[in-house]
Amino acid sequence: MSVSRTPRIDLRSDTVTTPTDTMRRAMAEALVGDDVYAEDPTVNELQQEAARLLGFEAGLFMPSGTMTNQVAIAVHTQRGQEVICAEGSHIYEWELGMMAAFSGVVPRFVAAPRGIPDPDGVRRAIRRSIHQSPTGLISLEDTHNKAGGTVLPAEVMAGVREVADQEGLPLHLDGARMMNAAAAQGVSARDVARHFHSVSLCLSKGLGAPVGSVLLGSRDFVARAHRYRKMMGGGMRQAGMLAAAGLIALREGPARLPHDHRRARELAHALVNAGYDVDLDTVQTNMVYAGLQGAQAKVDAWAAQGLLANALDTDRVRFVLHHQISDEQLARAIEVIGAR
Ligand code: TLP
Repeated sequence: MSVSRTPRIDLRSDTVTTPTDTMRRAMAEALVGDDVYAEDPTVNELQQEAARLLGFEAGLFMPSGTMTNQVAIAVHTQRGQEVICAEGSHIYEWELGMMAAFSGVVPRFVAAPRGIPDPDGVRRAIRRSIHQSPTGLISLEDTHNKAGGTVLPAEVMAGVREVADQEGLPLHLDGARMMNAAAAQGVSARDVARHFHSVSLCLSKGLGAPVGSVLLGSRDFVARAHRYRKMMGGGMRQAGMLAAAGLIALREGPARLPHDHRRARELAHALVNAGYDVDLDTVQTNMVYAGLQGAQAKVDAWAAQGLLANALDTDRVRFVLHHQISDEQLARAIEVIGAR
C-alpha cells in the first residue's frame, strides 16, 4: 500500500508523499554497495542520470536538500564571505543558520518581488571593499518557496549569470523544485540548469521519492563536495535502496507536475471565492499561500476537520499540491475552506 491510510488531506507540503508501489519494488530489488567508497551501483546510476538530465559533468546523492545546498555553499565560499540570495531564500530562512555555523559565511538578501531578483540589484549587492565582507557566491531559488512557488524567468537567470561571470563569482541554484519551474514554463530541466555552476535538485518534493537530493556540478566541484558531505554525516553506505526510489522519481515524477499545478490554481480560486487573500499571480506551480490573521488558529480549526495546511508565517497559510491528493480529497478540502 503506497498511500497512507489516514483520511487526512495533507496539503502541508509535497514532502509528505509516501513511496509508490513501483518505488517500493525498486527499493527492495536495488543493487547496493558501500557508497562512501563510491561503490553503490544504484547511487552511481542516479548521480549519472541526474547529471545527464541537467547537463552537468557529475552529481552527488545526499539525504536532503538542506545538505546539498549547504555542501554547495561550503565548496563555493571561504569563511567571512557573503552569499547573495533573494529575500526569503530557503538557504538562509529555513536552513537554521547553517551557512554561518558550517561555512562561516553570512547572507546578503536582495529585494525579490514575487521571488524574482533584479540582476542589477544583485550587481549592486556585490562587495569588494577592504572594509566589507567580500561576496563569495550568488544563489538563486527556483521555484521560490516563500514567494509562493514562483518561477524565475529565463532572462533573469541569464542576467544574473552575466553579472556572476563579469564578477568572477559562482552561481548556485537551490532547485529543490526546479522540475516544477521547468514544467510551468514548458522547457527542459537542462534549460533551467544551464545558467548555473551548481544545482541542488530535490527528489523528495513533488517528484515523490521518500528521501534524497542530488547536487550537480563539474567533476572537480563534486569531488570537493564529497568531503563536505562526509563531514556533515551524509556518507550513507548502502544508499542504493534510496537511490532506487530516486531514479523512479526522476523518471516518472516530472510528467505529473502540470496536474499538480492545475489543481493549485483550482484551490487558489476556491480560497479567493471564500474571501481569502491570495495573490493569484504567484500561483504558478504547486503552491498556494493565503493571507489571513491568526493563521495558526485557522490551521488548527481546519486540522480538526482533516485538512492539513502549514502556517509558515503568523499571517499566511501555505497549501501544497502533490500527486497523492485524490480528486475527492481536493473537493473535500475546497468544501472545508468554503465553510468559513
Ligand atoms: N522546504 C520544506 C520546509 O523546509 C519549508 C517545505 O516543506 O517546503 N530548498 C527549498 C526551496 C525547500 O523548499 C526545501 C524544503 C529545501 C531546500 C530543503 O529540503 P530538505 O527538506 O530535503 O532538507
